[in-house]
Amino acid sequence: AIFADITGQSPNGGPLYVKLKRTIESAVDRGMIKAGDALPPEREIASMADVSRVTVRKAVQELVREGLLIQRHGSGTFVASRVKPVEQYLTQLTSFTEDMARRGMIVRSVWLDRGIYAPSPEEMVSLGLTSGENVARISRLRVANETPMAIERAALAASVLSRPEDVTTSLYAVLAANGNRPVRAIQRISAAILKENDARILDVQPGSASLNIERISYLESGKVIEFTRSIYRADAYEFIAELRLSG
Ligand code: 16G
Repeated sequence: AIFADITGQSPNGGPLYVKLKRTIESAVDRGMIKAGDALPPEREIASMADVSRVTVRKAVQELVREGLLIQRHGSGTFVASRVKPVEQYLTQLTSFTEDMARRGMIVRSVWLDRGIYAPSPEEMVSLGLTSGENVARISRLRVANETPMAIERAALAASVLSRPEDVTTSLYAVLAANGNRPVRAIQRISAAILKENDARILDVQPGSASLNIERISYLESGKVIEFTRSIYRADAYEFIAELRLSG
């Protein structure tokens, strides 16, 4: 059993809930319960481990706080997908597909939305659209080695991406094929707290931190090609820049 009776364990091993926490942690470490699996109901854990439900609740609550478990209202408690943060340099203009492929990771995207729309005022300004020009929007969940890493919402002039469904894998590959590979970008990164729905998509506890990134990319000609807003899991990324003394 995953949660054997823990009451008999060494009396100086600390409070019961701490022992139960360790038992759950080791069950996850040894792969007895995997990322995405539901934890058995509180009542069952209590009876398996021979502890009170209060003890179970306390252990589970701490593991939720520490990020090992995720609690979803109405559907229960699950094992979170844990990641070793990816180190991302901020000095090169690369695509998600290129970044992950370089690390030998398998890339997959899940469509959240795609289509041709009338632009928002912000898209109109950022992309320099003229009145009557439409926008192509592609919103994807980006997944690397089966870990959801980021939600990316890209907007481009419909004239450069008339068929958003052509982006089967890499947006930058499609742009490059049409001679529209961006060569420069301005990126802004800010911290935020994930909303319930985005947290669910990214498979993390609601209220977890995210790094929101806005990228505006330019062609050699100076024309804006892409306006993208991305929500990156804060536990999945570390951004690195090399700084030099100027003079
Ligand atoms: C990166 C870019 C994003 C771009 C995407 C293209 C950031 C914050 N964002 O994820 O702006 O649209 O790459 O990736 O780096 P793809 O070619 O794999 O579709």
